[in-house]
Amino acid sequence: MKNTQNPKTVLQILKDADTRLSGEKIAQELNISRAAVWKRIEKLRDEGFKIDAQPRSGYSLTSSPDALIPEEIESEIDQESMFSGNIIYYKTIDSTNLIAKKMAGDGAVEGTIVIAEEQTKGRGRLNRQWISPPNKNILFSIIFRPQILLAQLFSLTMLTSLSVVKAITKSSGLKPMIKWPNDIYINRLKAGGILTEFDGEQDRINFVVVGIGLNVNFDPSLSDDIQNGATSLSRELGKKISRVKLLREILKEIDKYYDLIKIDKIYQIHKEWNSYSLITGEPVRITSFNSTEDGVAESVDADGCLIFRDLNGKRKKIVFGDVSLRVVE
Ligand code: BT5
Repeated sequence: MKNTQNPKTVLQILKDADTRLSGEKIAQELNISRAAVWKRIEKLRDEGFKIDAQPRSGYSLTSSPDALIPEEIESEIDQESMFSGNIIYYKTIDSTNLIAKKMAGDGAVEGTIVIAEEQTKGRGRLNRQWISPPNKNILFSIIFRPQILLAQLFSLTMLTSLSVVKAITKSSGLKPMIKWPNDIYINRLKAGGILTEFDGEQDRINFVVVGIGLNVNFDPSLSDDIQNGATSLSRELGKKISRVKLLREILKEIDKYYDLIKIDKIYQIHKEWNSYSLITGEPVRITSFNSTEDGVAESVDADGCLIFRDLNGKRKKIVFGDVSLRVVE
């Protein structure tokens, strides 16, 4: 991948400047009118940026919100990233997965990413709820159009959870783990979840939408709606962290791992994913509809099936579908 930066924006110019800049200077640098510069500055102010203006000497950026606006995310991602130019941002939406599926059905390109500060109908698997107060966490969905078999669908959940744990590890020093099939855990508490949905026929995938909800700067233990057993990055670290930086890291990792899927190296993702697996060798309880079964989790295969040994010592393969798994303490 070439390391080409995106074209400059008003925000980027203000960020890079070490002195005040006149509207004229910014206009010249971007080859746009002064009125267009002024409009952009007003929009940035609406988005929560503090930009001081002095009649003679011009503008200076005094503070940035930790909002996940596309310009903030794009300014640091590679121009050849599949997300470049494809970031859609909502302050409030029903569900990023719902909108991403609709967009994918209408032909949106691979790499389209829908980010929201708040969801009114955030969903987990089996129509369970995903709860997240506004402006505190990371919520997004990505459209993939992979050239893989239906049986390899789990590789996208795998690549996303692996990217999230790598990004958290790099940017915070925490040691997150992945709990099969779709959860991110930190210190044995749930910090995030992934919802993978797809459209296709038996032998063809039209699109896959992978949605992720990650608790960053809120304390789920204070929420009456979330059961015990949940946490967030800020709770484990004892301080807030930059959502913008973390999201950029996650997207970089997704770009990198998706390149492996494109060259048919799912096995590499699978190998690394397994090294972060929370359940390997653990006593677990599997619940599927009305039945439960106890046993020991041995491993997860590349197609996403859990290899499980029941209490009679019999080995079984459990398909990831509509199964819940609890580690028995
Ligand atoms: C998941 O489902 O963990 C997948 C969650 C995916 C959410 C993202 S947000 C962006 C995108 N748009 C959407 O509408 N969804 C995706 P599941 O394994 O079914 O877990 C859901 C269960 O987790 C709920 O029943 C709660 O018990 C619990 N839960 C809900 N909100 C939580 C939170 N913020 N932190 C920890 N646990 C939570």
